[in-house]
Amino acid sequence: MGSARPLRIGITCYPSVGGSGILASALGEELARRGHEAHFISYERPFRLPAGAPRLFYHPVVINDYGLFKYPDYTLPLSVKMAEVSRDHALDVLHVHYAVPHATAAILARSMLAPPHRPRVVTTLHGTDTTLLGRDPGYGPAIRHALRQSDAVTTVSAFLERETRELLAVDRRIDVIHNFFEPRPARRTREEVRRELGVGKEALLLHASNLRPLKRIDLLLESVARIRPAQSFKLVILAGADFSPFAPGVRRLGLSDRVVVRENVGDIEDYLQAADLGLFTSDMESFCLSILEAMCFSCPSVATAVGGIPEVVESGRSGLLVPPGDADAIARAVESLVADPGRRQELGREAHRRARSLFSADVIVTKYEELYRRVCAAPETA
Ligand code: GMT
Repeated sequence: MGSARPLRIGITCYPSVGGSGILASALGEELARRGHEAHFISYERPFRLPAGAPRLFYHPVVINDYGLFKYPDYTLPLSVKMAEVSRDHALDVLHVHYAVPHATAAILARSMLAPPHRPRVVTTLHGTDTTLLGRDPGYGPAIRHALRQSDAVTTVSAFLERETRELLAVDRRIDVIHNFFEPRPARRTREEVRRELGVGKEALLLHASNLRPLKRIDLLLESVARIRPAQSFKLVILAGADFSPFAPGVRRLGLSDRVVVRENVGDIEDYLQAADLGLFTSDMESFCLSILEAMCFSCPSVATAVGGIPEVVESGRSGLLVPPGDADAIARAVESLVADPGRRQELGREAHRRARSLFSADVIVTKYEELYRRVCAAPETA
C-alpha cells in the first residue's frame, strides 16, 4: 500500500452462512489488518467476523415491522443506515456483496448525501444475483440500473462476467476478482475430528453448502450410494441449513452408516483438515468457495464442471471435474481417488499450490485495494 492514506470502506453482505458473506467478512478482516477501516452494515453481525478487532466495526440495520406492510422492507432502512454511516465515518467506498437489494440500497444512499459525503459504490456480483435474479423480469431492470450506476462492478469469475454481460445487457467495465480464502488454525487435531466423525481407515469425503436446490444434494447422495466398495468412505456434510428434508434420502439409499451431518459449523477448518476429498455436485456455481477452502488444506475435490469451477480447479492437476448430473461419473471419479492415496496427495499438493498462488488474500485483497483507489481517483458516476 506504500504511504497512501488508509481507506474507510463500508461493506454490506448477507451475514448468514453463504459464500458471499464469508468472502465479504474475510475481505473486511484483511482490510482492517492492512490499516484500513471496515464498517459492516447489515441486519446481523456476519457470523465469521471476529469481535474486538481494531478498525473493524459493525452497524446494525434495524427493521421495524409495520402492520400496514404485508412484507417487511429491508432496502429502505439499509439505505438510510448506509447514508448515515457514510456521512458519520466519512466512508470512501460502499462495497456491496450480492446485488439484491444491496446495490440498489447503496445507489439510493449515495443520492441521499451531499456531494462531499458521497462514497463511491462498488458492487460485487457473486452468482445468482446474475444467473437467477438477473433473468427475473421483477428484478433484472433494477439490477441493471444499479450496475450502471455503480462506480465499479466486479464478478468472482470470468464466467460470471460473461453471464452478466449477456443476461443483464451490461455494457461497462467489469473487473474479474476471484474469491480468496485464508484459513484460520484448526482447533482440534485431524485425529480428534476423525474420531468424532467415527472415521477409521476409510477415506473421508466432505461436502459443504447451504443445501439449496442447485447444490443437488439428491445427486450427491445418489452418487455416493454408487461408490464401491461401499465401506471405503464416509461422507461428512457441513450443512449451512436444516438437513432434515434430506434425511429420508439418506435412509432410502442405505447410507445411514456412511453419512455424517454437522449443521451450521463455524470452525470449518477443523473438518477441512480432516478430509481427504471434497465432493461438489452443483448444477451451477459462479466460483464455489467451498472447493477453494478445501484446496487450502491440500484436499482436492471431485466437482461438476459448471460455471466458474474450471477457473478454480484444473481437472487432472488440482482435482477432477466431471459432467454435471452424472452420478456414475461422479462415483467412478471418487472411487479412483479413494483407491489411490498417492494420486490424491499429488492433486492435493497442486490444489494447495494453486490456492496460495492465485486465490490468497495477498493476491486478491491487493486487487480490491487497487480498485478502491482507482474509483476514488475517478470522477463520480453521474
Ligand atoms: O449467488 C448465490 O447463490 C449466493 C452466494 C452465497 O452467498 O453463497 O453464492 C455465490 O457466491 C459464492 C461466493 O462468491 C460462490 O462461491 C458461489 O459459487 C456462488 N453461488 C452460485 O453461483 C450458485
